[in-house]
Amino acid sequence: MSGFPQTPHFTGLNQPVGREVELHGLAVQGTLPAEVRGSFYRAVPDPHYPPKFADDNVLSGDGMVSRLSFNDAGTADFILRYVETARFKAEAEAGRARFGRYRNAFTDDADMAGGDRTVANTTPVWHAGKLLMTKEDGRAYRVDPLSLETKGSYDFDGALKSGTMTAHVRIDPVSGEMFFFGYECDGLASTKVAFCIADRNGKLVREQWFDAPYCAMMHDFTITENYALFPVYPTTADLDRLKAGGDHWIHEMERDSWLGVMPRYGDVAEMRWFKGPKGVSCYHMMNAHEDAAGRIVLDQCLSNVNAFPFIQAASGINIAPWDIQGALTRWTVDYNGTADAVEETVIGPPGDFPLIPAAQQGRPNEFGWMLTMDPQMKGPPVAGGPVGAMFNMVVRLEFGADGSQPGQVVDALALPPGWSINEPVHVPAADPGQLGWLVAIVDHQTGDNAFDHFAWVIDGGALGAGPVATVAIPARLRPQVHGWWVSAEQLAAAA
Ligand code: V55
Ligand code: FE
Repeated sequence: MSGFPQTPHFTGLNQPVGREVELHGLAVQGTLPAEVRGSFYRAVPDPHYPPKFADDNVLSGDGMVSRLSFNDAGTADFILRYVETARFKAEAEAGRARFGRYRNAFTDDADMAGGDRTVANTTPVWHAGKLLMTKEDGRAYRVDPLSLETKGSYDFDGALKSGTMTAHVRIDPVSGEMFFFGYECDGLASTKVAFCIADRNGKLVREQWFDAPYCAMMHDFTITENYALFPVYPTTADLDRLKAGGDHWIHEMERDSWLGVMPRYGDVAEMRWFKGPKGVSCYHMMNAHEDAAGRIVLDQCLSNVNAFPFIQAASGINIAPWDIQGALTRWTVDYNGTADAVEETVIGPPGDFPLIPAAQQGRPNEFGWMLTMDPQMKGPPVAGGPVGAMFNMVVRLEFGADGSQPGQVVDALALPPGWSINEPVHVPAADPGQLGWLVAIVDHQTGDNAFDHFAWVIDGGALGAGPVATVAIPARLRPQVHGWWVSAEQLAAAA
């Protein structure tokens, strides 16, 4: 009917919606905590046109950004708009897809050669009063935080040399600096990585380039008070494969992983590379910190193979979803020691979308949340997202006062069959004794191809009690990649 392929990337919860939305005065059921005043932004891939080739994957979808704002009146407004990237505009002009396969510019229409092909679909990043829609294959697009109108590609007022910017920045809670990086920063399949710092006012004050051990999908990184950490897992690119029209990424089970560590204000020449296990993969890190002995501790959602089925298929890896092993995993290294390999311990359950309070970034975190699958659930998870299965449980882990202990699952919220939860954002509570609030979109499958969507506000310290407030959003929503919370005060200060 729509001309989209009838494949998992384009059907069910992943069915393209392609509609901008503006809804005002949505009712909030329950009791909205006083702190939850502000805007919850989400990045959502949603392809405007059917792909140029027979199939594509969720990650290629045009970026859409939504804003759910909670008002003093006790209601909520919801707006959803396309990020009007150069690619979006060029395709809208032609009325069809002109860019080809996922992150392979060699498959684009000839007249699009050299054009900006990013879809800005991964994380809405808020820093220094600006809202940026990011994707790791290109530079960010700036959008207006109130109207969500696209302001154009963002290069830090002409200062940024890197052609790419990660969707996973790390903001130091004390200095307000934004640490970020860009890999393949000078072209496809390049080993060059740009490491950048923007000061608390958003000015790019540092950009240094280094070489990764090989060209890898470097999705996330971390900082501590004194160090920057660059994990490298063996999901790799090859220029000849790209030129032949092939897949950007294959996962290499026999290749080493690496952890690059350097002083965060140091020179890239000070990078030390620590060897990790072969064949492992991770998309998201919970946090990193320095322990009492000065060692560097990195907590990550690690798995024994790349979690994306489309990358497994490209790699000739045949693994059933239930055979994928994963766990929240700690790597410890001593920058000043003699060991040159990571020390690995399992510290939590399998899952992804780890979350900590922003104030704990780079410091020992006493607790954190993550999404996982309810081991007791009867029936299959809701199909959707790039992995093909949505999470249905959020848990809280405690790591001890100094963040040094293995995680204990102390609280959990399991959703019933037919329900799924997207990555929450954290809203701090005014009372330091309270753990704050999680805000997330949940999906409810009501038929073969029918879904209802709700925003849930959950007490971060009492997950099991269920949502304290909910908002029904009367529009079809696609699975989110990442979100960001911006308080009403932050928005007012930026206006
Ligand atoms: C991810 C998401 C992307 C991407 C690469 O979640 C990795 C991981 C939404 O786009 O291009
Ligand atoms: Fe991510």
